Amino acid sequence: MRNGILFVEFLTLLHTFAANILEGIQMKYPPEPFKIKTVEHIARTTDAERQQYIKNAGYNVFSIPAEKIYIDLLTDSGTSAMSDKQWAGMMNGDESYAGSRNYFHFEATIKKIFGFKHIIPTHQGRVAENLLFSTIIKPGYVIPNNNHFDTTRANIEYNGGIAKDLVNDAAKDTNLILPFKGNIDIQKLESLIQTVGPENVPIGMITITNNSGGGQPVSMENIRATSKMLHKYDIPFFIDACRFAENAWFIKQREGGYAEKPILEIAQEMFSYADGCTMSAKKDGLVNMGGFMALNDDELAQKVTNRLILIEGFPTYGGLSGRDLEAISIGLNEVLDETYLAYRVGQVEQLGEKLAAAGVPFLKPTGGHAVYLDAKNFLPHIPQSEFPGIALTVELYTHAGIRAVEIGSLMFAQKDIKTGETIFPDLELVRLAIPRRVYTNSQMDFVAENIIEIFERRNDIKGFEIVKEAPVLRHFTAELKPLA
Ligand code: PLI
Repeated sequence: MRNGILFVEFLTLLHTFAANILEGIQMKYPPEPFKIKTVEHIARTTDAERQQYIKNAGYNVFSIPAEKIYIDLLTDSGTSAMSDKQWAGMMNGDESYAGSRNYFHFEATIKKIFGFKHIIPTHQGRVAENLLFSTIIKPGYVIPNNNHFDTTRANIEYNGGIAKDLVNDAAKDTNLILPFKGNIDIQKLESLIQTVGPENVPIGMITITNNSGGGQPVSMENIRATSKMLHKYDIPFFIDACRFAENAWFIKQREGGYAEKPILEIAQEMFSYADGCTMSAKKDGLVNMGGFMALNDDELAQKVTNRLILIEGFPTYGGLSGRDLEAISIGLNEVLDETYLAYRVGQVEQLGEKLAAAGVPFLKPTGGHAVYLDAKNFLPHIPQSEFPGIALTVELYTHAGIRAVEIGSLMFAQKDIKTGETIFPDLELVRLAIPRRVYTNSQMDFVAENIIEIFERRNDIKGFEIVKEAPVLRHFTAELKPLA
C-alpha cells in the first residue's frame, strides 16, 4: 500500500514537474498563436548562385532581388503578414474620396488607444514626420530624442533643424543588460534645453521602442519624466510610436506595477503624457503600408492638415485607400493581444538566446523587433575602415540566403569637414529585423544555426572596400568589392 501511495505520489510529482516544464517553456517562448492559411513560396538557391547574385549586386544586399533571398530580415517595416480579419476588412474598403467609413473606424481605433484629438492619416511614417517638421521647424531649431530614426533625423535636418540624440550612456555598452536601455537621459535633456533656450526647441520626442538604439524599450517612468521636463519649459512632447505595443509589452514585463495591467491601458497611459505622436503603421499597425500623425493642438492640426491636402490627399484618406485604413484599424487592435506579443517578443529573444549560448556577440538584451549582431566583436580582425558589418551581411547571404542590414560604417561614417578624416560610428551592428507573423520558429532556428556556423569560421572572413558611392545615404546604392 505504501508503495502504491509512493507510486501515486511519484506520478503526481512527475506530472507537476512535466507541467512546470511545459508551462515554463510556454511562458518563456510561446509557440505561434496562429495557423497558416496562405503560403508564399520562397526560393532555396545554391551556393554558386548566391555567389553570383551578391557579385552582381556589388556586394550590397539592398541590390539583390528579393526573390533570391531565403529568409529576409532586412526590415520589420511593411513586411508583416496580415490576418484573415484584416484581409476581410480590405473587402470592406469604402473608396469614397471624402468621408469613407473606414476613416471613421481608423479614427475611432486611434482615439481609443492613443487618446489624441486630431487624427491625420499618411501613407507612411516619414510623411507624418515631414508634415510635422516642415510646419514647426525654423532654421537652427533643436529636436531632442532618445535616438532619432534616420528618416526622422533627415526630415529635421532637411528643414534646417538640428536632431539631438540623448539616449542614456548605458545604451552604448552592447553587453550591459538593463531593462530599459531606450531611456532618454533626463539630465542631458534639461541641460540641452537650457543651453539652446526653450524657445529654440519646438518639440521634444521619444522613440518607442528605440530602433536606432537596438529596439530597446523606454520605461513608463522615463516617458513620464520626459513629459514633465518638457512641459516645465512649455515644450510639447511627441512620441514616435512605431513599435508602441512592443514597448508596452516590455513595460508590463519589466516595470513595477504594470504586470496586471492590460496592454491597452499601458498604451493609453504612455500616450496620456504626450501632446502628439507620429506613427508608421508598417510596424505595430501590422500592415504593409500606412501611417498617421495624432495630436491635441487645434492650430497645429489645422496647419498640418492644410499641408496634407497639398502633398498626400484629403484629410479622410491622406494617401491611403479606404481598404488600407480598415486594415490598419484592425491591425492596431490585434497588436494589443498579449498572446501575440508574448510570442512576438519571445521569438526575438529565443533567437538571441541561441546565439548567446554559442558565444555570438550581439547587442544585449535583445530588442522587441530585432537582434543586432555586434560586427566589431564578431569580426575583430576587420577594422572599421574595411566594413565588418558589410562583411557579415555578405556572409549571411552567401552562406545561407539570409538578408540583414548593416548599421555601421557604410551607413553612418562621416568625414570631418576640417581635416577630411573619417569619423567612424561607435558601433558596427548588423540588424536581423524579424517581420511580424511571417517566419516560423523553425526558420528562426535555421537563422541561428547558420550564424553560429559563420561564427565558427569567422577568422576566414575578409573586409571590403567601396567601388562606387552616392554623396548621401550611400548605404542604399553603394557598390563594394572584397579585399584580397
Ligand atoms: O518607413 P516609414 O516611413 O513608414 O517610417 C519611418 C520610421 C520612423 N520611425 C522609426 C522608429 C522607424 O523605425 C521608421 C522606419 N523604419 C524602418 C524602415 C526600419 O527598417 O526600421
